[in-house]
Amino acid sequence: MKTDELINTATALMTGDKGLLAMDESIATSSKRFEEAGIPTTIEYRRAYREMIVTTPNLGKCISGAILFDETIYQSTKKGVLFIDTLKKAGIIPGIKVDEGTVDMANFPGEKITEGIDGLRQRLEKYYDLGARFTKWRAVIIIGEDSPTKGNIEANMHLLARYAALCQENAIVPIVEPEVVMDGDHSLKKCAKVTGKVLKELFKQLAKQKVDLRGVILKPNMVLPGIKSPKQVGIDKAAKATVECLLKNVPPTIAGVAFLSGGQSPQLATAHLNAMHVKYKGKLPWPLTFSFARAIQQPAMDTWKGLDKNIKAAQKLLYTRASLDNAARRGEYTPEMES
Ligand code: 5MM
Repeated sequence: MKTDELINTATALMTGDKGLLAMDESIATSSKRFEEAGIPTTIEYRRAYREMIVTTPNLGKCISGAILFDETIYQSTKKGVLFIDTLKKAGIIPGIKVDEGTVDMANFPGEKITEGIDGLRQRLEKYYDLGARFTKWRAVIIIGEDSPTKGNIEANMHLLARYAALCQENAIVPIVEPEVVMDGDHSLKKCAKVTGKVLKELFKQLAKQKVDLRGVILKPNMVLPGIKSPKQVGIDKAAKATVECLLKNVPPTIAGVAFLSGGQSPQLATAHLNAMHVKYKGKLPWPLTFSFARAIQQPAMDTWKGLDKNIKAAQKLLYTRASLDNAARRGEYTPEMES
């Protein structure tokens, strides 16, 4: 295992006040987002959208790594420059999502399991040669009346650990994403309990598979009540619940933590990250940053609308969102900065 290379990549991804840009939507997810924004769901519109993102001026000042998707890693700008090279030139480390999405888990009604472990070693070798230096795998955990079950959590966390071991074998930093989804009417307390259980199992499985935590980044959900919960909570309470849960369950040796936004508005996701830094300044054993998709991209996508004339305005919004997240990582964000 090339330990130095792994640790160097992980450290670079977590550097300063930067964070990660998740632009790894599968075709199905991307189509869903485009339909909502009134953008045609063709391969050329997906390419043009990704070109708008990767050519955003000064993006490398805010973003340390960008997560691509299998389709995107082979695509280029109109001028013929591969996106992966455009990112590298901007000082952004290219990464790629390697899971192949979720399916219903046999014998576990209502629960999901992630596919993609077959042939992963060969895919990782290919992605490394193309220039990817980190990857991402997402497990989906659903809170329901009888879920998540122990069997579902164990199977998903085992896969995350097997994936992480294969990545490290190829000198690639794995981002492990065990997402407890926000759907449902569960309470903050329930989310904290389930997230804690999931994280505990994840680190147990990572240890069993001998994964070097110094070369791993955790991409967790924030601890929040379900979207339909009648008991929503304030920013400070959610930030406290999130950090307390992580402090209890995440070993200090991990390279860093980078949150998903999970359907929160861009402003709320930024405010939560900021509140964590304000409250726990100097008390966190790991770098704590963002790996948002919707919470960074949404305003830009809504403005772009698939039209060239809107590129500049959309890029400005993308850059602004990312730099507000930098401010949140420093604990310096205020809602007034939104205007
Ligand atoms: C949870 O989704 C990840 C983070 O995105 P948000 O910040 O919007 O919650 C995201 O990286 C996700 O894994 C990708 O968009 C790929 O998702 P699909 O469903 O296409 O595999």
